Amino acid sequence: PQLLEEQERLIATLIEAHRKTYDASYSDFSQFRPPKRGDGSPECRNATNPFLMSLLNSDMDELPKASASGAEAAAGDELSMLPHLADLVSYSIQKVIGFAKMIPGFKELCTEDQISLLKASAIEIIILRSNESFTMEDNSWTCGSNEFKYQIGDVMQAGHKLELLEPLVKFQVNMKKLDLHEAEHVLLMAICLFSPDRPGVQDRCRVEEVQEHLTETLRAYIACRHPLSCKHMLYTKMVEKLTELRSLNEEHSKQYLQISQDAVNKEDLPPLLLEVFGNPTA
Ligand code: 0VO
Repeated sequence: PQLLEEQERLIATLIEAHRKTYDASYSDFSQFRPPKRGDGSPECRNATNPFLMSLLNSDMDELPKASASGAEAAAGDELSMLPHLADLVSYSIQKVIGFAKMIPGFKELCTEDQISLLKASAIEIIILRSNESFTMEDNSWTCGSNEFKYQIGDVMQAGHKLELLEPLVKFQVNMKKLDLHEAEHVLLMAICLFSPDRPGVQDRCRVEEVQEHLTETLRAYIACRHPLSCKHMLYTKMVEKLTELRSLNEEHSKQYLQISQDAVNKEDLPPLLLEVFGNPTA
């Protein structure tokens, strides 16, 4: 296959759309509610050994009452990263919406289908775009300074569990190893968005048509632009990533539901997040 002029233009449009909606300097992150990490801080160590700490830090020689101690502080600390990560994901959803609106064919869908596609794919596209900040050096998402470096432990402090985080990090590592070109990266996000089998989609045929046009463009791009030595099975591997994203999405939904039920401060979850991922109290 050969890249047609129209396919070249499509790729250029997608790359431009992504560049306009992905700020690789991460300068907006300081506007999110600040990250709170329970790691190594005196308060946190205090919270894990509340009785010992209070005996060592005072002249008392009796155990304090459980309710007055750090036992609850420790439990309360569990969702300490939730406000920051919820703001990061809510911000990312806004950027994904901006990206979607610039994809040829998206605006032509009815609003209901636009919403169905975005609701179902938002977390998958966020997982894909976050690969840009993921580094195999220490398996973290490094978005500038240490304050905005996210490791597994940080995401656990937002309430997520290893059943999601272990396959998620594996996914990020394997994505990194594919070493995609920018054209392939943006095409994969667009293909993910235009999945006709998402719940609630009315005009499946129109969504499928756009998706097939995107996948044809990806195949052609790989065939004529990707170096011979690395293109072996690349398209197949990319399609497999879409399957893995479905299962990460499913596990994320389950854990999100639990987190949103556990959250004592309902303000921790921004309204856009509640609309896209669900609001258990609604
Ligand atoms: C976006 C990141 C995200 C997840 C699980 C890194 C969920 C977090 C919170 C998660 C896991 C909630 C509620 C971008 C970058 C980095 C920069 O590349 C850019 O869009 O964010 C992560 C998010 C690990 C890292 C949200 O589930 C509902 C607790 C997918």
